[in-house]
Amino acid sequence: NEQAYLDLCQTILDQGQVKSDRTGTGTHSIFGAQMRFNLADGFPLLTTKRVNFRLIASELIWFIRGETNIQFLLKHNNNIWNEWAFKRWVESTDYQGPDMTDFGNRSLVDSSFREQYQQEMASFKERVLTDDGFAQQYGELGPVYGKQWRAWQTSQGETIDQLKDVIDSLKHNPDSRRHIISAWNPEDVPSNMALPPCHALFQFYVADGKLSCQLYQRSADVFLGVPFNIASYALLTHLVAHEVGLAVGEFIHTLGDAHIYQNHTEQITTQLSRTPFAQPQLQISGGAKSIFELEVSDLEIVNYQSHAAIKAPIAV
Ligand code: THF
Repeated sequence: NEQAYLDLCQTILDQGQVKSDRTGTGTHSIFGAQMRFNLADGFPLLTTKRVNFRLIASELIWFIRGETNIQFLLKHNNNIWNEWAFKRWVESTDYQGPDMTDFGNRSLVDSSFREQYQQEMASFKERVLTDDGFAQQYGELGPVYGKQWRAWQTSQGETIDQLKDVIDSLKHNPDSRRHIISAWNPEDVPSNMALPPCHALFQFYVADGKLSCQLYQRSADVFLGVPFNIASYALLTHLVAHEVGLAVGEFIHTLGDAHIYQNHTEQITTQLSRTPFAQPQLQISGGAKSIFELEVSDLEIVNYQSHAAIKAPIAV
C-alpha cells in the first residue's frame, strides 16, 4: 500500500521533467499516475514519515461542514490553509503593514524578512481568532471545497448539496454510476477562489457490500500535499461507508500533474531510504452521530508506528 506512494516518488525523481511552475519554485513532474489503497488492509497514513492525523481530520470535518473560513481550522490549531488567507489580506487595501509581496519565497532566503513575516502572520492569526468581523472578511478563502461540496450555487439561485445527494443515492441506488462530487466549478475558478481546487472530482462505487472511492487530482504536491490527500480521502471513504452501512473497499488516487518541488528532493530521498511499518487503524466513535455531526475528537488513529517527521517549506 504505502509502497505505491514510494514508487510514485521514485518514478518522479527518475523520469520527471524539470518544469517551472506558478510559485517559481521549480519541480520534477510527470503527467498521469495512479495509486490504489485497499482500505481493508489498514488506514493509509504514511509511516515512512510522521503525518499529523489531527490536521487531516480537522480539515476534512471543515469540508464536510461546508466551511470555507480558516477560523474553524485555527480553533483546531490547524495552520495548513493560513498562507492562502494571509495572501488575500496582505494584498488588500486594508492592510497597512510592511510589504509582504512574494512572502513564501522571500521568507526562505531573507532571514530578516522572515521575522517580519512571522510577526505579521502571528497577528493575522490572532485577529482571525478573536475578531469575528475581521475573520468574516479575511479568514474567508472563497468558494473552495466546503462550499462546492455542500452548497454549489446554481444559475437559478439555488444551491446543491452534492455530499448529501451522493449519500442519499448510495443508500437508495448503490449501483448508480453517478455518485460524483465535483469541487471544480468553472464559473468560480478564475477569480473567486484563493486557490482553484487541486482535488477536483471524486466518485464512489459500490460492489460486494464495499464502498470504494476514486479521486481525480489535477495537481499534486507529492511530498507535502499527497500524504494528506491520501489520508483525507481514505477517511472520507470510511465516514461515508459508516454513514450508509457499507464496508470499505479501495481508495484509488489518480493524479494529473504529479510533482516534487526542487526544494523537497533531499527530504524525499531521506524518506525513500526508510522501510515502512505496518499500517495503523482508524477508530470512529460518536455512536449514532451522522457524518454531518461528527467532530474531530470522534476520529482517532490507533497503532500508529512511524519514522520521524521530515520538515519542508510549502510553496505558496
Ligand atoms: N499548496 C501546495 N503547494 N501544496 C499543497 O499540498 C497544498 N494543499 C492545500 C492547499 N494548497 C497547497 C493545503 N494542504 C501542509 C500539508 C497540507 C497542506 C498544506 C500544508 C504541510 O505543511 N504539512 C507539514 C506539517 C504541517 C504542520 O505540522 O503544521 C507536513 O510536514 O506534512 C493540498 O491539498
